[in-house]
Amino acid sequence: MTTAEIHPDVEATAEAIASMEIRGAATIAGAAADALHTQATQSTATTTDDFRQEMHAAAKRLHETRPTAVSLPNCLRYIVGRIEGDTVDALRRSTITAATEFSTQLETAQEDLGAVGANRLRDGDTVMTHCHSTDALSCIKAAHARGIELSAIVKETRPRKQGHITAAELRELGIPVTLIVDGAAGRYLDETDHVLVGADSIAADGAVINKIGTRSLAVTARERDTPIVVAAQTVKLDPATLSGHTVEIEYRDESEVISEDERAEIGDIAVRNPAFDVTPPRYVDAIVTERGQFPPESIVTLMRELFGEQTATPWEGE
Ligand code: RI2
Repeated sequence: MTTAEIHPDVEATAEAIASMEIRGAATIAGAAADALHTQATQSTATTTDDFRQEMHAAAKRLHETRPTAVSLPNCLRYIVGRIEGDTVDALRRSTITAATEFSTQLETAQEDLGAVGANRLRDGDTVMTHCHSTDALSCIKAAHARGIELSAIVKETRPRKQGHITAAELRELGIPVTLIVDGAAGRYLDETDHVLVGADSIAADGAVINKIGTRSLAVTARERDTPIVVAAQTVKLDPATLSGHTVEIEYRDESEVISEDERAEIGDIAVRNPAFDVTPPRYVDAIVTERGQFPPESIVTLMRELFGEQTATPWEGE
């Protein structure tokens, strides 16, 4: 491998994240950690400068794939920030240790968060979901493992229909599932005890950035007094928002919304496809993390404790 060469497996991971073959904020972070682990293990760099440059190039490539889920830069920052030593071997070892630590924490956090979220669920409850969130499902799985009987109303989640993944996973557990189109959520909130969603990023004011459609679901749920719970590991907390930065919302290809033929038939129209929206904290009842449950307004305290104002991107500028 020559200077700053990105390992083919890292490139493949980056492509899979960009195309959403690998998706979901936690899963993306886990894949990025594995990719940096591979880059470090396979590196043939002979100088410490070359090794660092390779790691930075790999991190940069992974970072540029999707802009919204903060778990990705949080993962890269965690690992790249722990690369230390005076020899290539020492640098390699520290990278591998950091990547392994990060992956272990990710798994443990999801399990711990599930145990907290499950405490909110009671026998006979119906949960409404949006999109597919492994953090949200962890709460349902933990409750299910305790013998709590639940049923689920699963929103399809246009345009990519990720609700189907949620429906399949819940079915696998034996939980009765009713699939609905997104527009039917209001109608079925009357039969819902909890709205349970994940998050891609959480801002310092407690605003939740999640799959498009979350905001309208939360607003309608609030109007019906149905609690809305966000399941999000602390790796979803965005430290950049502490210093006034806003979360970039990803816009995806228009072809996810309408085919070229359909569009040609309609005529000259604009199509917009934002992948995420922002739910203000006033519509969220609780954010469930591996550190416990927080009202959205107090999440800033946890964010400061865990991240400080840390927003460095050491992989940039090379
Ligand atoms: P977990 C997903 O985004 C959804 O918005 C989901 O709620 C969120 O990531 C969190 O997922 P996308 O990658 O980390 O499907 O809880 O666009 O799995």
